[in-house]
Amino acid sequence: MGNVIKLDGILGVGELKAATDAPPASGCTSSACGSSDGPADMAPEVWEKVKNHPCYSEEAHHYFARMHVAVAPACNIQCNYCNRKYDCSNESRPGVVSEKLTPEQAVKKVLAVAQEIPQLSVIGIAGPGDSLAAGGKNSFATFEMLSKLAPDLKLCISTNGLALPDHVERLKNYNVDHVTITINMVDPEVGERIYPWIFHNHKRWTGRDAAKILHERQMLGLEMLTSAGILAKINSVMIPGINDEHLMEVNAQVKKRGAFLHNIMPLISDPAHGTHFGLTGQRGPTAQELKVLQDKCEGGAKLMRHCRQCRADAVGLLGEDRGDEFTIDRIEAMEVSTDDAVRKTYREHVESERAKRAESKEAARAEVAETVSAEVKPILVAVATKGGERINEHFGHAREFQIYEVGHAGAKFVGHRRVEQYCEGGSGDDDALSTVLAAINDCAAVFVAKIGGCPKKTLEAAGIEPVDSYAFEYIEESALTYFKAYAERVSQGLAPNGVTRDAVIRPAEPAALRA
Ligand code: CLF
Ligand code: SF4
Repeated sequence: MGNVIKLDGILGVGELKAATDAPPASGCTSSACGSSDGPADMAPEVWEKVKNHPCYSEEAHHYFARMHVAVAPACNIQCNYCNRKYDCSNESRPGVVSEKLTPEQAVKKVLAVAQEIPQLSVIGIAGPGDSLAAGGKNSFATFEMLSKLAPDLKLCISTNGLALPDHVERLKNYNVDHVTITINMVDPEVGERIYPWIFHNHKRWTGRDAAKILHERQMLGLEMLTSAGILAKINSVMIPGINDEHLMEVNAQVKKRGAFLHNIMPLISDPAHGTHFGLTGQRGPTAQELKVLQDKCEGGAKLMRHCRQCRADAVGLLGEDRGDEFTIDRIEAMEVSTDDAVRKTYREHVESERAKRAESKEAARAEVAETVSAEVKPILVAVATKGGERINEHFGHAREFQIYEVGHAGAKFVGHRRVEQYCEGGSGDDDALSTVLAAINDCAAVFVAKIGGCPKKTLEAAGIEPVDSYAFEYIEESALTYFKAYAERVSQGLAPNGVTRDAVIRPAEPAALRA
């Protein structure tokens, strides 16, 4: 493959026009205006570490892809939301069996994917068990090879934290800048309802003792990461009635110990998964329950809201999974190279795109702040996108919708909702449409590149306005322009001031995963 990158496919038509049309800079930095996640929000050396990491920077997730290599099958604890037949729920969706790889197979797969997906910037190890169980042997063997063969790719790891204190030094030696610890409690009384046992120091521990040891090891590991200058992200699974309110305390405690990000994820619970929580009927949170908790934690450790609870062998942009294109059989037959020229060209392109975006986002935000009354309540809008921060996906092709909160204070990404694809093979599926309605029920509008007459009518009847007039435009600027007109309608009594409906985070398993 040469150095030609087909950016149309990656970023969507209209990209250059919109960039040229951007209004002049107002001189206001992104952080000064309340949005986050930009170079003005952190030290330059930290921005360098996160700017191309799709999990550590919300903005980067529109442009950059991650890849997980499933080299870590063993685990040293039991979580009540996990069934060992499946991937680690720390970082992956239960119910999907991975293709487990040897370190050598993993490295070849990385090189193969890297030459076909220029957006690839991070290689993560997130299961299917715990990446540091069994001495982390496979994980470190993989990192050893990758650090030599593909040094431009960032290395990332996810762990339950039990073995972490034993490995921080080694992680630093391999230049692993990003470590995720799943921390669901800071109180063993809460912990014993989540973890039936752990295996530590050659012994199985149960009950409160197990939770206490796990908690102490997690806190120690986090403190050691902070001291070593490694960015730590904390994943927490929100389990209603068990740790939901408690997660505010978790947020405060991890912030105190230097966590860079806190990712509160909804429990995925289904009897079909065979987990303890699934079988005992423990429910996951609704969309609004999750959002309310995340909003309450604002001001503490910085929140991640764009997690997709990926599989342990996920490949691609967050929200898409191209793993099927890279099966072991296909990889074994491929010629791979270590040439990183295509990735370099792509990263340069994103850098220039970013500079233009900062200006146009700020101009749109300033206009709304000046012209719209703060009395108009913020609304949620759902967006069909396939990347590049643009509205560039057809309604019927979307497998997820990104959710933005837009109001007087600006527009910000607040989550995503996975849905069944409505249109496959040219015809719409009413069952799939009902999953979309359930998933975006709390939104005032849905922004799409294109939509057919039938779903349009159904959405309107449900009180969700289908909007295709911003096709291929930037998401945030479009949302703000829409909100300005929406506020005008509110003032005339033609639209409600706010939406009070709730939504379902995961209305159904996508069809592709049921097989
Ligand atoms: Fe993978 Fe995790 Fe690294 Fe990202 S995922 S090991 S930090 S490269 Fe990302 Fe996936 Fe959420 Fe994880 S969206 S599950 S947070
Ligand atoms: Fe399962 Fe991961 Fe928990 Fe281990 S740490 S029990 S693999 S969810």
